[in-house]
Amino acid sequence: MEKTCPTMAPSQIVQATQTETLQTNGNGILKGVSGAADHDVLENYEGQYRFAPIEESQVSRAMIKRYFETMYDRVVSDVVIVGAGSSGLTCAYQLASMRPDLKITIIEANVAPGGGAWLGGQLMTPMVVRKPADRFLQEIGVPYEDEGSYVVVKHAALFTSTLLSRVLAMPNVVMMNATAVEDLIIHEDSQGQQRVAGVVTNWTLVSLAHDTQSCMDPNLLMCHCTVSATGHDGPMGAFSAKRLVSAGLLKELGNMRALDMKRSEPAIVNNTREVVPGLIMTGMELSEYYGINRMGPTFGGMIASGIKAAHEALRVLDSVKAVGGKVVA
Ligand code: AHZ
Repeated sequence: MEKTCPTMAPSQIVQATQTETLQTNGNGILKGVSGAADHDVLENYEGQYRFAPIEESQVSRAMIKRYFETMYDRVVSDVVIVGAGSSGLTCAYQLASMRPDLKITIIEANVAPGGGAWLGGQLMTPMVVRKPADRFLQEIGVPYEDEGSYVVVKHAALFTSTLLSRVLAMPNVVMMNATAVEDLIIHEDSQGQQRVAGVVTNWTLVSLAHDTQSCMDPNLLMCHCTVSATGHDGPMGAFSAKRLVSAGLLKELGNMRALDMKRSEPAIVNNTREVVPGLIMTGMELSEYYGINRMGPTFGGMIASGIKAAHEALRVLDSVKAVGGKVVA
């Protein structure tokens, strides 16, 4: 027996590709309605499912064209956010909401964006957020249980997946994951000050294999403002804080101090700022830069720091004159 999918009502039109629509013919058969691409498809789960035709070459070209056009375009971005954990993603959401005209490019080293925000603490699922950062949960539409001075999201992944989908749906935001920032671009500005002018990138698998192969030079991305959100020290963490030390722009790392939730969260938020010209730091990376306590599994500080970083980015952008990705005054 042929059973058509209940979502395929005869009158329903479904999106087939970006340029063509398909319409059911009454028997659940979807007929192409855009000329040359005319073909039968069938959503049938009784052994008759039929896909629209495709060539392997079309799949490759569909990806390559978009990926490299995006890369070409984002060689000059307004803002680059390094790291797509809770602080970096919050910053991206806030900034893109306030300024839909900005080209915001997120570079994330991992294949899976989200950093440490897929679970709460000790690999448990609930996520704790102290007030008033719960307002951001309301803003992006994440439900929670109100416990008075704090709220609990039933699964950290609900927060992260919602935030990620909201960020990626924004037309002015691009994310390149599986891509690591290997270095910072530092120029001297018109006043003779050292200024972070962009980032040096490579596919993470290449970055991890520099010891085994020679000549795997990186790629470059210019921007008017970089937001570093690479988390505390770890295999890839605190990237910019460490690089600022080796570049001579920071005397030494402050090193993350022991856990103290009450001190840590406000200290992270209140120290979120442009730490050197052109580079804003947010989230737990600040604990390594300034020597701030960690807070453990409570995420209000990351959210509020990300929001503050977005406002800082606007302040930086408003204070510089840039031409073709280069700050000239
Ligand atoms: O993969 C990293 C992660 O997704 C990414 N990242 C790090 N170095 C990078 C590089 N290039 C590109 N060189 C890089 N990406 O940055 C992201 C950092 O996310 P995170 O969740 O680790 O940091 P966060 O500061 O946004 O959130 C911290 C969450 C913590 S840690 C903590 C504690 O230990 O006490 N408490 C909280 C709430």
